[in-house]
Amino acid sequence: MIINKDSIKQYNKSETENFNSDFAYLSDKLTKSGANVSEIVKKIADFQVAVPSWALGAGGTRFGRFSYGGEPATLEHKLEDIGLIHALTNSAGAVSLHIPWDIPDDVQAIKEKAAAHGLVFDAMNSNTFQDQPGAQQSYKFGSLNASNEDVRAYAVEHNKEVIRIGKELGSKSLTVWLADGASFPGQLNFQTALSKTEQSLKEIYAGMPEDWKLFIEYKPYEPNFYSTTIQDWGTSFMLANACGERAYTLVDLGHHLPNSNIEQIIATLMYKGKLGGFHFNDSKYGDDDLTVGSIKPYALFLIFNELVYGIENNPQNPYPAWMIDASHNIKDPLEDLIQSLEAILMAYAQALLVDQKALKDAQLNNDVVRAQEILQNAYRTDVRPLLKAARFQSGAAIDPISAYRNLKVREHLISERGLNVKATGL
Ligand code: LRH
Ligand code: MN
Ligand code: MN
Repeated sequence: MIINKDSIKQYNKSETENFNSDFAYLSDKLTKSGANVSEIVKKIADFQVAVPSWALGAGGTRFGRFSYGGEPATLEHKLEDIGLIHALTNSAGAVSLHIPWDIPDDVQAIKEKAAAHGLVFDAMNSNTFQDQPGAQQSYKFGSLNASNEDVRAYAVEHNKEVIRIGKELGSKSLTVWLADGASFPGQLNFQTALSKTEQSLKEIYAGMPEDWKLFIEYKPYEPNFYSTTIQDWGTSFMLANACGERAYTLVDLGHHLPNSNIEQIIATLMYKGKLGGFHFNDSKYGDDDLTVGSIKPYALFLIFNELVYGIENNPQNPYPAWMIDASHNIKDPLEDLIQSLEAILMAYAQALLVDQKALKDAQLNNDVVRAQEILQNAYRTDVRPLLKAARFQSGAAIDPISAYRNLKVREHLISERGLNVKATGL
């Protein structure tokens, strides 16, 4: 074990003094304004985000990939990496596997490894956007939307195989993201493509165990540049309704056209009980998969404001499955994931601070300025001491990035695994 409870505890001692005074100050201030600080800290500590198995290696762009020393070469290594993040943050207690990038050879051993790190298996991800070596059919012209029935059947069967693997691991959901679409006008018939997709998704849905959920992800463009068959939340929502009760829409923050009002999409989906899954990342231009909160933190807060409202007021919506879907090419991936977790929890904590009753009053009185002030007051609170308290109380690191560097985690990984390993994935 590169780090353990004792080394983290030891490290925390150097942070305790500053943390104690910052927390006492904030806690006092929030309590005076009517907030229940210990309840908020508990909610932060309970919030768990899945890490996808493809985010642990250095990501690439279509122009190249620069590998990072000590990258995980196997699924076991990937679970160890997530275990490290979870030990430092207490917020990454789940893994989301991608098949076939991370097929477990020995299911029992993988289950034991995950359990040893306190990890559960969240949504399984299928892949019908790449042809694998030895594939009997090609997805070059689509998968679940394919006009060729054999391709379609092959893609449906792959999803059923992912469900079988997920069942053995104890997962309870399948995420389907499709690259299916057209790069040129006239390439496909929109209605035929949509109806084939609906048919295929219904077959996959029918192949799921009774206690599983299906998450249908949407994306407006890329890899296809003219049209994507499941392009937006409305298409995903319609398909989820066609499949049945346990099919839901999955929102990925990077999968919107510029300036889309994502928080409103969330509110609409939760109102209808159809927000199933959520992929966090950030972007300036497109599906950039940057560190969460690195570009548009206020938008992230507004999104969390709707999520918190929905969790509290929409019993018709299941508790969403959270996942970080970010990966890029210049940072240490583990440090990057820790930064993403911090941004997620900050936005969550700020949203928990919104005085919902006062906001409702302001809305009823059409007091626009007051409503805006209420949101901005919450957003402008430095909530980091609350996150530190949540981590400290659960035996994680008060400051995870500083602990990661101080305990020389990357150096240990490089000496164990070598400098020139390449992780599977994107
Ligand atoms: C598509 C996407 C989707 C995939 C992942 C690899 O852009 O966000 O969630 O499964 O990338
Ligand atoms: Mn995604
Ligand atoms: Mn994406």
